[in-house]
Amino acid sequence: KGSNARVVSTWDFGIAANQAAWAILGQGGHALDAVEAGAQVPESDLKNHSVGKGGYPDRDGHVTLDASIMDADGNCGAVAALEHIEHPISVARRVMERTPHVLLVGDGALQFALEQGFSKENLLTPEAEQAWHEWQKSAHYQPSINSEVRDYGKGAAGLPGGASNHDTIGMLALDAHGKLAGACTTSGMAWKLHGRVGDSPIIGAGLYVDGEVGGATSTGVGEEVIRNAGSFLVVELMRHGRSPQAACEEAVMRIVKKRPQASKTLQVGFLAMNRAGEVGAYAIQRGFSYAVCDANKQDGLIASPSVY
Ligand code: SD4
Repeated sequence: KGSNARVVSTWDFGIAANQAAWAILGQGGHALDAVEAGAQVPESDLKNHSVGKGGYPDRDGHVTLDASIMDADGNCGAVAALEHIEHPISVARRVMERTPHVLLVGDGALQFALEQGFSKENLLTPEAEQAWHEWQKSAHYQPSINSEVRDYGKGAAGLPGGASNHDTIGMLALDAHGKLAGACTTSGMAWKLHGRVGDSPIIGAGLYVDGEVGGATSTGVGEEVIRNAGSFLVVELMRHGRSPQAACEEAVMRIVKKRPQASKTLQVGFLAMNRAGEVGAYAIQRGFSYAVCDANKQDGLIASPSVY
């Protein structure tokens, strides 16, 4: 049971998320249930300042969340700029399963979530509000590389209290039935313009799964990923014979080639897994990591290779 199953996810907080996913996969459960359960872990983590509750707000003080979910059969659902709901990944799943649509945004997404029985909460923690007030003193918007790494408190990243200004979990799971699924959830870039939507809820950008081929997800500056239909590109490259590793490398190089100057100071990372369970990752900058969990090892963290 669960012997061929595997789950991978972005960054070090992926370890805890993978364990929640593995509780399902290891019992022979479904990939879709596993990625939803996994993604909920950082969504509820108050120390994680850019996924779900505890996430840093936009420029105007609103915590706005983006999430998407997709299965091996092309079913998908997403929410963007959703406020006040702790688990946007679960709302995304409801969009997929209970509506004829793929993506709901803003007030409409909130209205749908409330109709579905999700409760309305204040997601802006006192800590995040304090960081926002600090930021307002300079009101300088500059995403910093690898702010996802849990370095807050050390004064890193040029943000108040060393706060990270973006982090996202992207997760891909292969279950014992050979089915793939993926999930991606984030509060996006801290201090973004109100209404800004990143790559994470855009199917084909922040997440893509094709049951015949594999899946891919991304992290970093979403605008660059959207511009290149990043996760779709990775999956297409795998379809045409690339390994997950080679596909991630080519997708990253596409971004670097188009914007060589900007790429020197921005981070984008891709993580991919094919239907055989082979995994690859590549990033523009050093510092991207991903967590792998299977029957052999439950808490592996791997440093991704990178351009710089
Ligand atoms: C975004 N891609 O909203 C997300 C942010 C992110 O690691 O991944 N941070 O653009």
